Order: sequence, then C-alpha cells, then structure tokens
Amino acid sequence: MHGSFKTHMPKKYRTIFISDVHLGTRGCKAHFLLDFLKHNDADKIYLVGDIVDAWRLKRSWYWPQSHNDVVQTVLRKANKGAKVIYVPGNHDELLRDYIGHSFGKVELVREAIHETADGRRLLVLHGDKFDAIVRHAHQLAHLGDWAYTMALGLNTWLNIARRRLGFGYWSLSAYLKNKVKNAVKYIDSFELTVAEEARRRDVDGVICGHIHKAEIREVNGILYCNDGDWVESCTAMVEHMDGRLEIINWAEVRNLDFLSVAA
Ligand SMILES: [Mn+2]
Repeated sequence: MHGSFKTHMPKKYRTIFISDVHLGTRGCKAHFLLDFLKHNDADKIYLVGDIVDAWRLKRSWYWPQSHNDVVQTVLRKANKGAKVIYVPGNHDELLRDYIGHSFGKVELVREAIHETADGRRLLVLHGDKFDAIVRHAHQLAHLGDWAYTMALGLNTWLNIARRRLGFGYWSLSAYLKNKVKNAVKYIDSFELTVAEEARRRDVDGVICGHIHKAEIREVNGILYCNDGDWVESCTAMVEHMDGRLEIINWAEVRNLDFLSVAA
C-alpha cells in the first residue's frame, strides 16, 4: 500500500458505519477497506448490510484472502472491545433468519436506534425495503418510456411502419439523458422515502446504505445519512467523539488509485 499517510495509532472515532462491502464479488475493494480498518477504530461499529454478497457467492464462489482478512479484522476489533452490530441487507438477507443472535461478539439485529454523543436518535437500517416501493413507483411511471424503447428495437419493419405513419427520428442520446435523469430521481425518492420512515418512527434521522451513494443531508427536517459503499466509492460514515457525523472517502483521503491496487 503506497501513500504518504503515516500513522502508528489508528484514529479513534465514537462510531464507524460501513455497508455495501459485497465480499465475495470481484467488485469489492477489500484492500481499501482493510487499509481503512487498519487506520481507523471505534468504540462501536455498525455493519449496515450487504457486507457479504451471498447472492453472488451462490452463483459463483469467489473468496480471495483479502476478503477473509476483512472478516478477521472486524472480528479482531470485536474481540478487542469494539461493539459490533450487524444489520443485514438484501444481499446478505439469509442472516435475517438469525436476528437476535450473536456470532461471537457480533450482534445481529434487523435495525437499530443509534444515539449520538450529542443526543440525536438515528434509525440504522440497510434500506432495501424502501427500494421495492421506490422502484415500483418508477416502473409504473416509466412504463410508457420502456414500451417505446422496446418497440423501436423490434425490427426494421416497425421502423418502416413508423416512417410511413409519420413518426420522427428517435434520439439515443435523448433517451440516455432521460435514463440519467431517472437515476437522479430514483435517489431523490429513495432518500425521501427513508426520511419519511424516520419521521414516522419519531427519530431525528436515519443511517442507511443500499444505494451506494454516501450522503449527509437534511430532508424535510430529518437527518438523512448514507454511509456509501466499498465497491464504487470506498466511503464510510464516522461519528466523532462529540457526535459530529462525517463521511470519509477513503480513496480520497489516502489518494488511492483504484487501478494501482488489486481488489
Ligand atoms: Mn443492498
């Protein structure tokens, strides 16, 4: 591991939140996460779901040493006194059958309420249960769009028919631009839906993962936090000793080049 960052003692936080590591997949940046865990410590660590990708492992087994090291490192932190709480996500949902049990010193819970040092109550959950609601709404909203696209792909006959019927030229770039706009809308509605749940549950905010987009922002008076992922962005969320929450983009902090280190 390169970089000019040199510490002998890991930086200590009150809490670390990590999700969407997707161990067991080639996309997982296990080396980056190991580096993060080496340099950062906390009294409490929340694993906010999709830590192990059981879906993908079931289809094809992929488990290099670095992925094993991540598991070992977290267990070692638990043994040394960190409270480790695992909130399963959809890719590790088989663990949901063991809610309420502990694996060694790792506690499995469906969701948690975390209280920050400055007294805020935050609902901790993976977030996939809102995904279905959000996605469904989007599918309905864009069914027309989809049908149109499919029709265009059918065959030249259809295109000839279209021309005869007087339809105009179909622009791929406009279509893709629309898709990007939909993705942005999707993230927005996910954040809104999760924040609404927090309001319903009478907490100050929510900490989730799932959509691989780190964020701390206020949504209609509710604090929405997303700890990001270790597939694309290499982000974690930390709570400082005074209760301040912060997103740590580890690749940025360490100036890591995604291509220079084998994941
Ligand atoms: Mn997920």
